[in-house]
Amino acid sequence: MRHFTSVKDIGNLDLAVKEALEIKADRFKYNHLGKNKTLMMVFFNSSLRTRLSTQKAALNLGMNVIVLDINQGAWKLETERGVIMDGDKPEHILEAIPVMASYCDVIGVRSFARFEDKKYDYDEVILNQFIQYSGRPVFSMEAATRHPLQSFADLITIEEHKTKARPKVVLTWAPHPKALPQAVPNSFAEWMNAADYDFVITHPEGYELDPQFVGNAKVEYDQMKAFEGADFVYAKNWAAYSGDNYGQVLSKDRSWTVSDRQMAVTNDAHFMHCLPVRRNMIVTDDVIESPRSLVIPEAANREISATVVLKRILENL
Ligand code: AN0
Ligand code: CP
Repeated sequence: MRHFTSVKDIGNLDLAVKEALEIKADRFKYNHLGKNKTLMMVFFNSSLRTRLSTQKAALNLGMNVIVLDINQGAWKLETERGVIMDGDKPEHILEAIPVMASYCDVIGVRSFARFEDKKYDYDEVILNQFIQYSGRPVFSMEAATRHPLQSFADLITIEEHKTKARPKVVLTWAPHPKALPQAVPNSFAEWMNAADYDFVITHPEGYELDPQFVGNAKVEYDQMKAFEGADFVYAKNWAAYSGDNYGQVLSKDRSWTVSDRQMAVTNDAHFMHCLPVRRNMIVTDDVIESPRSLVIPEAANREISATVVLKRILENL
């Protein structure tokens, strides 16, 4: 594997999950692979899980790790070419990227959608600049449109807990006070479609995702109907994607908050969320604390998905 930005980079999903479970059983098995190799993790946005789990994955493989928070201590970066830099940004990303690349062998990038320009976000300008100008393998730690390390961990978690070959998986929108990117739901949808589960997406009207990610999923606007017989419920907020509403919060309707009322019509579904989660906006205390909640094992699997991805990148260096 050279770069890892979406499900297409991981190839056969059965093999990827098999490799993940093998690594989970012995996570230091490949600790020779990363000797004298340096990972640089570049964060344009905050993180708890991605920061820790990806660093842990690199340590599992014997790598050295450098972490850079662009907004805390680094120069503010201009990212658009052609700008007269007389404002508050002293450095251009087109110098910063090759400089950063000169100190490392592999680069992870976290760069969320900014919601200023849909095309800029959906073209993945920042992530692609790293790919184009670093000369290094680059992997996404959540970019503008996808969060593949999260989706891979979600897939591993579902495979570990499913009790039928083709479980019913429901992705539900839930309310949140602030505008959040579509990266997690886009990516989850992309991986669930690739896994060929019985996959349903439910959200209020106006929250339609980009059709390229919805794929073959069934879209059901009635949340209770969508939840009927579900084996896994995956909650997430996202801001509107469509048309002029791009990046807008259209609803904070707390009847969409996942509670025992909706979970009662499922097939005793497991509850999932990528975290961080706002309790009693996205999900009630009772549901997230219930024995059917997988949020902690799901987060723990982030170490495993990152170890598989870094292992494959190192094997190809
Ligand atoms: C981010 C998001 O929704 O994309 C990160 C999730 C992993 N969440 C927040 O900013 C709260
Ligand atoms: N799920 C996830 O990516 O969490 P962080 O934003 O804390 O990294």
